[in-house]
Amino acid sequence: MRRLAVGLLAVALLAACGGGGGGNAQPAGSIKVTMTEFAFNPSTLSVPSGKVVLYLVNAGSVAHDMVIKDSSGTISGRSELVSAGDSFVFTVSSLATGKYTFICDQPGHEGYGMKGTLTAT
Ligand SMILES: [Cu+2]
Repeated sequence: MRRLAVGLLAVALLAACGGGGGGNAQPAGSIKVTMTEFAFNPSTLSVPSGKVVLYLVNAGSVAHDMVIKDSSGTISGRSELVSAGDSFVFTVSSLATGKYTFICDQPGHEGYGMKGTLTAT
């Protein structure tokens, strides 16, 4: 008989769960936003101005992120890239009153519909 040495490859596919990622519980007072291909749900957010905490849940099968831009296109906040099945607590420390747009910055995703609007009052 021939013995086959089976090499077990522990593929550390994404050690990129950095910064306490991987199954974060939803912080009190945060707003949950679910990301899928290719949408944010909800896609319309209304928040008090100031410190804003979004709880991003990637329920899709590819990585997503969130970038918030003000009316002039200036980036107000950018989340980490959230792996499929993972979650991320996205804190924007100081959001002025106004209207914003948010998108997923992964190639093509905005065009597929991963965008929304945010109003800070
Ligand atoms: Cu995306």
